Amino acid sequence: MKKPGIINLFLPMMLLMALSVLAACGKTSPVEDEGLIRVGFSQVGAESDWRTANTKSVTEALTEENGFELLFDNAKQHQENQLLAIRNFIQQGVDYIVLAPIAESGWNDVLQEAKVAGIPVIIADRQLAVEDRSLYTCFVGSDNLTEGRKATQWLEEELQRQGREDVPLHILHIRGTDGSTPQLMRSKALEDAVASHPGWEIVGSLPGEFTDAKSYELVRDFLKTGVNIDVIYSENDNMTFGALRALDEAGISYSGEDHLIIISFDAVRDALRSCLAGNIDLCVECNPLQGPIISKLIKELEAGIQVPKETYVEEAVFSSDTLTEEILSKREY
Ligand code: GZL
Repeated sequence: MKKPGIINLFLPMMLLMALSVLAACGKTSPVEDEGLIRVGFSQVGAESDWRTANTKSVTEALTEENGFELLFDNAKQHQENQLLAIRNFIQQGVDYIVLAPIAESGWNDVLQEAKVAGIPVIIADRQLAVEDRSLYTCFVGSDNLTEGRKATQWLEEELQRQGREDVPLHILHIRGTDGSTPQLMRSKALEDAVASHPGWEIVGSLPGEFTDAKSYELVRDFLKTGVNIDVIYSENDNMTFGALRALDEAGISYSGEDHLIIISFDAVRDALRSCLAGNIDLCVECNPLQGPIISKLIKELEAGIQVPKETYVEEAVFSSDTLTEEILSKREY
């Protein structure tokens, strides 16, 4: 039998060493991951009931039973944490990245890195301000401008119903996270409506950051100024909850005859309950249930199917005179 030459012994040894190095740096063999689609999800944070519902929808859709391995990161409302998470996902060689961007700007570089790595990026919930739209594969979320226009259209009609269309209107505006699509678009809708209604005036604009606590502090301090308000336009329900607490402490009524009008965005269950009780006048739905759509988009991409660049979720509005217990009982979040 031919004595094995040095090269014949060398190759098996090299293979053994390569496999042991791979095992040492925690890389699982391709066989273990076979079949699962690895998705890195960078989520804004956990700032609101809406965000909690959004996270639940996505994590319940991207499960192992459904063919996914989900890597989840909560950025705690800091963009630098999202940038770090995306770079980690790239380094781990995920198949897809899902990004819910806290703000519209600051993503070009990291999206270029994902593109170079050949990892498709799906934008969820909020939009990006990038010139090169090829940096992401598709978007799924809400049309926040339409949400805002639904609110201001309702306000105009409500004032006509009350015979107050020609009376000066003092609006307190509670903004969401500055620079985020929902803040930019819901604020634009209000500003456009004020520009087209001479009697409407924004008497205060507060940076509530979509949180209950921040809104409560800012509204509590604003109410101490004694500036008269007729409407609160709050860009999400959690900021509305904080505002209602501040109004309660100041002994300011927001229900009954000629009450302070409250408009709120998201339509989470607790806000709808408050609307049913007559405390919130209008709940504009912002649908967080994007998980099944994201799952479907990824499966279609896996199958080589061309997907739409933008997919918008269905959304409604609920007012205290149209909402019922039956509608409330059927809500998913
Ligand atoms: C809207 C979403 C917003 C919600 C807030 O698309 O990004 O962020 O309105 C959430 O409740 O914090």
